[in-house]
Amino acid sequence: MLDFQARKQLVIDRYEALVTRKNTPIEGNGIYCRYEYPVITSQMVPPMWRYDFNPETNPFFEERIGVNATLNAGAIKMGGKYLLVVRVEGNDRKSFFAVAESPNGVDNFRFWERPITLPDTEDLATNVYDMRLTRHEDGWIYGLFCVERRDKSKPGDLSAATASCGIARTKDLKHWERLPDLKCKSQQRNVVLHPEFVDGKYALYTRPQDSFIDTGSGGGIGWTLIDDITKPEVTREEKIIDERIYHTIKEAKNGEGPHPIKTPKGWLHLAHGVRNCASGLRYVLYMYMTALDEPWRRIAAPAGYLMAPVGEEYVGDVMNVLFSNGWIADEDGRVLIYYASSDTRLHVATSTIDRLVDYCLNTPQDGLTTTHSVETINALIDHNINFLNK
Ligand code: M1P
Repeated sequence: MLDFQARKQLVIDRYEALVTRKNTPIEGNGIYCRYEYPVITSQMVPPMWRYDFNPETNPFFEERIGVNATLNAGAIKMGGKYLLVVRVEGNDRKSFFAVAESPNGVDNFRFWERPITLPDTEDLATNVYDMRLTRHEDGWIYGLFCVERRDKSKPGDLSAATASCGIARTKDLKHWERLPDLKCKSQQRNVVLHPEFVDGKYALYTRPQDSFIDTGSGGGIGWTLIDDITKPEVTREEKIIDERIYHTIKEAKNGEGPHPIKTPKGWLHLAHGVRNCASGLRYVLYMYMTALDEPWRRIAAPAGYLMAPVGEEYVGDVMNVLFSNGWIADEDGRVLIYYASSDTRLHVATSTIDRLVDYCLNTPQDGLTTTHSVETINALIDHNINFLNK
């Protein structure tokens, strides 16, 4: 094995090669382009966070703090830079948040000097993850994330946990003010803040669930209004706006991704849908649209998934998973969708507002039976007969 100096140089060279690697788009189905390489992997976490650089205390230049995965990132554009609040998961299974910055959104992501030091609440969290960023019209940038704690009501069950929604706000992603966790009668994961006031109130997309893993009686993606974000409490009905449906990609559960993007034709939503199969749960990404003036009223629901794992995306810590909680709508209409594969690494796919709206409004809906699916294909063939040679 190499000595201290040679290993140190190798680690730094490998890191530099990864964070400066150019990424190129791959033409796909006309709706979006995937990219050749992931945008952030665990090997792109700075060596300064992982290695002791002192030859006295680390004579073999061994890695001291390993990073297991870089995944599920919130996303925002600020000062012309593309910023991701990445969920970084250590080898110790604890996740934390760290900002990575890129000049173009598709490559050259580098983590800021240190991870985010997020203030905790009095009741310390065991784990925090999956931050959704919302630049709200009240002037703050909010980060809503999942807070996991041991379920103290089940002392005999070592894996019993509770999920709730943590809330913090910032102006610069550097200094964070922690607000109380969302008070709610059910457990919650995948809670997202809508960027505008609705009837003068803060609006939330929720995902009520009966236990840490199971959504149980929770019927899908909910919508509710809260009076005061500094004392956040769900006191009104959580209206289910995008429900789970038998024999679809969201039969087992679903959850809102990032906050929806406003377009002249309605709000574009990105979400994940989960179904069960012999090899376990399968997570895919899907879209829907809601009305501009009533963000809780669905106006389009293309059938099936927008993106499902391909190639190496299938493989990782939790196989067969795509998950997204961050996208950026650029000034020129480009949309950058940040998604993680198999809870291991982070990728980008690019599209445009026009293409995504076209996808939502013109992709046939799910007819929910085989007969309807075949009818839909036949209708397309009939339509195409007139255009084949044009
Ligand atoms: O492992 C897949 C995903 O599982 C959870 O999502 P959901 O609450 O919808 O089941 C989250 O833990 C998420 O972080 C993870 O990627």
